[in-house]
Amino acid sequence: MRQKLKCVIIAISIIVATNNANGQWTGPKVKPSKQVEVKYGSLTPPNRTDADMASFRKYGLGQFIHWGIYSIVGNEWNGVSARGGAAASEWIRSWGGPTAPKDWKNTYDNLYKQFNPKDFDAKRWAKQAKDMGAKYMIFTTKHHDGFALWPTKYSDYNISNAPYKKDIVKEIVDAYTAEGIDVYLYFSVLEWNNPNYMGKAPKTDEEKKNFDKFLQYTRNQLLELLANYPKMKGFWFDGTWDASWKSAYEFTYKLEKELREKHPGLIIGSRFRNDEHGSRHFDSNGNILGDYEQGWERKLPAEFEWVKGNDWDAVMTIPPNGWGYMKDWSGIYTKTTDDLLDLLMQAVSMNGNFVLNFGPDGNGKMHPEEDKIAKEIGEWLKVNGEAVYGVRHASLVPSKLGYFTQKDTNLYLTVFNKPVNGIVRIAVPKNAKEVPGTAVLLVNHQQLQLKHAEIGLDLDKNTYYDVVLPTKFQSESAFVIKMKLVTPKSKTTKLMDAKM
Ligand code: FHN
Repeated sequence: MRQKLKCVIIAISIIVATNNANGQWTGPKVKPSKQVEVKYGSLTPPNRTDADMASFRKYGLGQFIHWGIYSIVGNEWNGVSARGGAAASEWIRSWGGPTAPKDWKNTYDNLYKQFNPKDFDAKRWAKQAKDMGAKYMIFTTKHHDGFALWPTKYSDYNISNAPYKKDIVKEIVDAYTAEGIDVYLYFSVLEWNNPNYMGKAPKTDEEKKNFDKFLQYTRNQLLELLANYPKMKGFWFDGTWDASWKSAYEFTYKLEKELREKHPGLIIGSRFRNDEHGSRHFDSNGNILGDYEQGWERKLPAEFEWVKGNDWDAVMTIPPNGWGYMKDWSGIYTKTTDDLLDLLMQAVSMNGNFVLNFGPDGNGKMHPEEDKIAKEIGEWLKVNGEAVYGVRHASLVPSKLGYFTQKDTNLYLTVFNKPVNGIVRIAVPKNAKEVPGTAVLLVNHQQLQLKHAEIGLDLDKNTYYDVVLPTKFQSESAFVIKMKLVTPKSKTTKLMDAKM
């Protein structure tokens, strides 16, 4: 009976822990009522005010690139799709079930011997990202399979032992930096085929000895990346959810301290480590761990309150899931440019950055759909980027028509849902110190009629401003209304309260 009770308690604590973990991404953060001592908490203050974090806040749009051995496979092998057999295209090493090719892991682990991307041109990728309007990029130096795209001294499983030989990470850092795009290095802690890695917390002396070797190997590679690529701006850590890494909280605390000392201004997200109580992303007192919320992956906060006060970015795939190259996009919903612009504007309207993932194939070519989307996003941003870059959340009632962003006294409304009557109504608190004074269409700077509409709804805390769209104005995609905020000219009329 006692054993049964113990299993039930463990199961409940796992459910609670999982819900707590997911709770960080499904609503406003709830500060724990009981504060506890946290020795291995954050090493940096929230909302850093240095130049590097100031740049992070202004990015708006980023590009993620997942590239590696999995890109050779493209989520299928000899005409057989891995869909349903592997969790994601970049997880294809773990392809299992009836569709998995015979001796697959061994086949996969030897693919590096044919990795020679003949179409790879880092400068072309960087130019495409520049033209798309990306201001930073995150590049997979090493994913969960452990294959390093730089000539690391700490593992033979790296690009120098593939036919391509050259240092891909260096080519990426140099090309993107030359285009003025900040580079962040994605680094997977977990390594599926590293003999010293283990998922569960090491218990025996042997396990502890081996995992300590793995921790040192990780530290060596991270210091090597900092030394080799000093132009990088930050690390984007992944694969930090296993109990083994969580148990090494003292080591990871010291490692983060060392990395930051080695590279002043280094930016590290909340996914890197946990406190001594096992709390990840946020310590056990609810304080963010790292410089920005790094849990918004294939999701965004539904309201500004969920991320109020913290910096954050959201990383997004174009297919439903799958970060590495997938040859076949048929039969699944892949996000359109309009979908992605909507997600971008949601993010920046809540002080976040939006990072769009590209998964080039094994030769270094982007998927044709990715090329098309990059071009369309770039064309849209050329016209409307003023509403995206360097903006902040506008403290207004969210609009049903689109998303507000603000920069000083410029208020932008990016309209995705054009009202049938051509009137864009904006709710402004009656006690607002600044209200819309003028309005123009950003696309052509056409002055728009702006009327104060005192609707007079009882108990209504807002007053309204109507922007009248030109009757003939049509737009194939979202458009931006730019307004100048001014001190209110007239006081809102005080009406008799309704008698109920
Ligand atoms: O397991 C990884 C996955 O392969 C991908 O890299 C994403 C994007 O960062 N992160 C993890 C899944 O959450």
